[in-house]
Amino acid sequence: MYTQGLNVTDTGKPAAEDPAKLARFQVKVDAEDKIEPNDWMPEAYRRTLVRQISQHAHSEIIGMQPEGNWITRAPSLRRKAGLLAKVQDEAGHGLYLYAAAETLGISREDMVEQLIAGKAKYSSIFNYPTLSWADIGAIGWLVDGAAIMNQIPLCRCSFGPYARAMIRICKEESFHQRQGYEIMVTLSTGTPQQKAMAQDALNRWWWPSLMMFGPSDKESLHTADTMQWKIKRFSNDDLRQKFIDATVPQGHHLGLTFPDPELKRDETTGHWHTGEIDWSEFKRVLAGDGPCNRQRMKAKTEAHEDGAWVREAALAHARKRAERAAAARMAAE
Ligand code: BYC
Repeated sequence: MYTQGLNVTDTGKPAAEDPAKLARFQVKVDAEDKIEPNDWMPEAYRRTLVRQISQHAHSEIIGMQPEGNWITRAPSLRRKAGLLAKVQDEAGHGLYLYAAAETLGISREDMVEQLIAGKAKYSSIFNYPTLSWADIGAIGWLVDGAAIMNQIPLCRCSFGPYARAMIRICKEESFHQRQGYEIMVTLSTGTPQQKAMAQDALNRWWWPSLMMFGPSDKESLHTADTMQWKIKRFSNDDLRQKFIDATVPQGHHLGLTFPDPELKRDETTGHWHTGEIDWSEFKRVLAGDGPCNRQRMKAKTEAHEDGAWVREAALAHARKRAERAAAARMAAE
C-alpha cells in the first residue's frame, strides 16, 4: 500500500521496478488508455502526479486571494456577481483537484500541510498584487488565458481522474477568460483614464503570465518524464509560444501595446517573438521572495487556523451519523 507523507518536491526516477510491469504500463499509456487509481503504475509516475495535481490545486486556492481583493470594490453589481462566481469556481477547481490527487493515496490534509509548511509550490503568478480594477480584467484575459492554453491538453492526460477533472475546469476557465477580456474591452474603449488603467495592468501582468508556463525547455526538470507518460502533451516553451501567438493580436485589437520593445512577428512562420524572459525574477518568486509571497501564505495559514473548528465540527457530525447508521443496522438485524 502506498504511504502518505510524500516529499512532493522529490523528482526521483523510478526505483528498480519490475521491467515487465513498466513495459505493460508504457504500452497502455502509448495506446491512449487511461490509467486509473487501482491500476499498477510506476512510483515516479504516482509521485509526479501528486506533485503536479496538488500544486495545481494549491494554485486555484491561493489564486482566490488576488481576485477576492476586488469583490467589495467591483464597479457594478453585474461585475461583482461575475467576480464572485469566478472566485467560487476557483474554490471548486481546488476541490476537484484535491479529490483527484487523493485517489493516488495522499490525504487532502497532508497536501494542505505541505503547502502551509512551504514544501509544496503554487503558481508564481499569484504572488503579484492586484492594484486596480483593471487587474481583474488582465487576470481573466491573460492568467486564465494562459491557464486554458496549459490545461486543455491536460484533459487528455493519461491519468483518468486528473483528465476528467480538467474537462470541467476548462469549461469554467473559458468563461473566466471571456469575463476578463470583456472588462479589458470596456476599459480600452472607455475614457482615457480607463484605457490607461488597462494599459498599466497589461504592462504589469504580461511577463508574469509568460512565466506561468514554467522554465524554458532547457531548464525544465520534469518535462521529459511527463511527456513520455502523456501527462504533459506539449513542452513549456511550445505552450508559451501558442499563448503568445493567440494573445498578441487580442492586445492589438484592444489598442494596447505590450511592454516588450523586442516583440515582433516572424512573417515566414507567423509566430510572435518576445524578448528574453527575466528568469531571475521567476526564480526569486519561486524561492518565496515575490511581491506577495508572504502575504499570500499568511492569509492562507490564518484562514486554515480559523477554520479548524469547522473541520472538527464536520468530522464530529460525520462520526455521529456513522454511529447512528451502524446502530440502525444492528437494530434491523
Ligand atoms: N509557478 O520541470 P518543470 C490557474 C516549478 S492555476 C511555480 O517545467 P513541470 C488559475 C515546477 O513545479 C495555474 N512553480 O515542472 C487559478 C518544478 O518545481 P518542483 C496553475 C513552477 O511540472 C486561479 C520546477 O518549477 N496551473 O491557472 O513539468 C485563477 C521545474 O519546472 C512554475 C497548473 O498547475 C510556476 N509558474 O511543469 C486563475 C497546471 N512553473 O515541483 C487561474 C498544471 C514551474 O519540482 N501544471 N514551476 O518543486 C503544469 O502544467 C506543470 O506543473 C507546469 C510546470 C507547466 C506548471
